Amino acid sequence: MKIAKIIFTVSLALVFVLSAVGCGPKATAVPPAPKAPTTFGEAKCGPNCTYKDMTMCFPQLGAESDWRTADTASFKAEAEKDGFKLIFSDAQQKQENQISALRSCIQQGVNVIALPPVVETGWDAVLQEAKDAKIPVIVVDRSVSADPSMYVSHIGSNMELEGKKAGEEMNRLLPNGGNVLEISGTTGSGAAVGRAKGFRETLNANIKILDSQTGNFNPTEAKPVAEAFLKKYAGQINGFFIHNDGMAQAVVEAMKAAGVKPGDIKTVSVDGTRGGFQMMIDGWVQADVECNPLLGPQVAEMALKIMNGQPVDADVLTNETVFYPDKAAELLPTRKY
Ligand code: GYE
Repeated sequence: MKIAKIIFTVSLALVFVLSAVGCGPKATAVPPAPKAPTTFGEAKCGPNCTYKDMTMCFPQLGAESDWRTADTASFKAEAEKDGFKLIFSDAQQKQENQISALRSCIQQGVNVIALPPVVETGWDAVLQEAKDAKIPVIVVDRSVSADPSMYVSHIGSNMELEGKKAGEEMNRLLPNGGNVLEISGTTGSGAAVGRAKGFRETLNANIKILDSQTGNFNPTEAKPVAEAFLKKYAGQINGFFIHNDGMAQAVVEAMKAAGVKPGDIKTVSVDGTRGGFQMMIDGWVQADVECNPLLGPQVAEMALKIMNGQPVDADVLTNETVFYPDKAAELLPTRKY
């Protein structure tokens, strides 16, 4: 008894001393300061610029998915509606094509650049060129690893949060644990990096990721990956985490061919496209994490503000939900992409 009491008193004193010298448990974490709104030098027409004064450069990264098609359509429709000039190009998922499109836009002296970066790294030089030419850049959709001082703002989804939501759904679908496979998006893209990270951070300890391969956000590339997975891990797969609906459609085709029945392998996808809704109705997908591609209106509004020298937020994240099979049939007719 006495010894226990001594040990208790000594440990209490030790905790006290350690906290006093700063080695004890950390004080409650201070939440990160919200990013301050930024201003960029106004255009010649500022502060009275209208959309008629605006030329926006939009070097789209590709046409790999229904999400991307909807995103492109959103920018084109917005330009048409507001009456601004949109310089559009399709980089076919190649960063070098995006960079040369950017350089051509800089040379033409556009008012603003909306850049959806195919991958996160490798933008510093061209962003510096835009900065030197005093052309504001809004990073849209995916993120860049360049310092935030290199661009005015980012508008898009929180990809890590999407991955976390996918992880929570997988935990719910596999309450007793199991083995899952991941087919990820473009290697090095903000969307794939964020989704993979969030998913891993959230997944229960009893769920094991057996394997993970990229399908480049493209159904044609995802199909052989899914076929190989189903062959190699036959009988061991409890779940699939697929980084977008287009690739999930390829996985469904592969599951059908392998004799898997709807719902046998719990599948979580991302985007919330019509294709995703149909797969939920047909019983193949159990949860679809929303990723909203309709960014045109928000980006146009911000671009005009920048031209007029008004402050804009440094990071604008899209508010998104998760869709489930129970409401899929009811919601499908209302889906815009
Ligand atoms: O999920 C996918 C597309 O970057 C958020 O890219 C976007 C992703 C989207 O190809 O379908």
